[in-house]
Amino acid sequence: MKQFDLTGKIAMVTGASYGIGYALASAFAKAGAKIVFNDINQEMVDKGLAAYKADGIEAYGYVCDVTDEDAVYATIAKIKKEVGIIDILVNNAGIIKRIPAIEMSAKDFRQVIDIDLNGPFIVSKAVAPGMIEKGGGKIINICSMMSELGRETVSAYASAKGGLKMLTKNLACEWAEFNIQVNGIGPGYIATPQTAPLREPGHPFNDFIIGRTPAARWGTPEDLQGPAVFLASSASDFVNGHILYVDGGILAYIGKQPK
Ligand code: NAP
Ligand code: GCO
Repeated sequence: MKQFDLTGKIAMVTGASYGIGYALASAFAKAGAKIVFNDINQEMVDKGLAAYKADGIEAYGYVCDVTDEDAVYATIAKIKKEVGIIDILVNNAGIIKRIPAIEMSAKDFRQVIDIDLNGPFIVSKAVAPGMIEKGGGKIINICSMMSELGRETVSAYASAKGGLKMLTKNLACEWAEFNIQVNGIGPGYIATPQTAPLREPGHPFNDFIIGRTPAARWGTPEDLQGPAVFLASSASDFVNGHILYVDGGILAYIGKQPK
């Protein structure tokens, strides 16, 4: 369907050497887009480039820390020169620190907020002028269950992802007049390196999440590909400020009733 066709588009996915970002970039490539991604060091960028190549995807990789404003602007300028103006941005790069609030240092809290919330603001601001010049664009922020819910030990992450939900809504309001649609994807619990500690054999969290998910399974990065192509394509041209939760039903569920 033409509506889901990304041919001729340049898509940038931050932190996409592997994990969810890699899956989304791969889906965009299969839909016809040219892929650009960044990571924080050359080794990871090279690993990502090799993985994309192995999958038959021509990608452009750049070393850039999303919290470094000067580096971000320099990278976007380099991408414009070497690849072109970015049409689609996915703010995917993110970290989590699982530490009880009472034990968490302000430094740790700030680092999570910096990468997971300030980073998306910085990168979105850097790509917006090009999108305005081109007559429009798509920005997709990767939010979380923690944009809506809390749990022990993730206060910094939940604060960042809750803020990212509201940043999404606010940029959507400011940039809709330029035909830039800003939306979010809120993944449920997805099997990636970020959640590997929670999925170790016998870890109680594994059974807990299966019990809190009506679909009764962990999500995969591939579960997010269709929703991402939808939000990156002309099929979502009248969708603004929406967080699309892809969570197997977690947010709809009070929890398994006792037998
Ligand atoms: P992941 O496996 O930990 O990958 C995160 C990626 O972000 C890595 O490539 C990492 O690079 C990169 N990154 C970290 N800090 C960066 C920085 N300052 N600048 C540039 N890149 C940076 O995470 P994931 O599970 O794929 O998650 C991706 C996104 O989805 C994150 O925003 C996460 O919060 C969100 N999310 C994940 C889940 C889940 O269950 N997995 C659910 C909801 C939302 P390095 O490896 O080089 O550090
Ligand atoms: C955690 C998990 C979650 C997931 C995701 C859920 O420790 O609770 O890491 O935060 O990463 O954000 O949507």
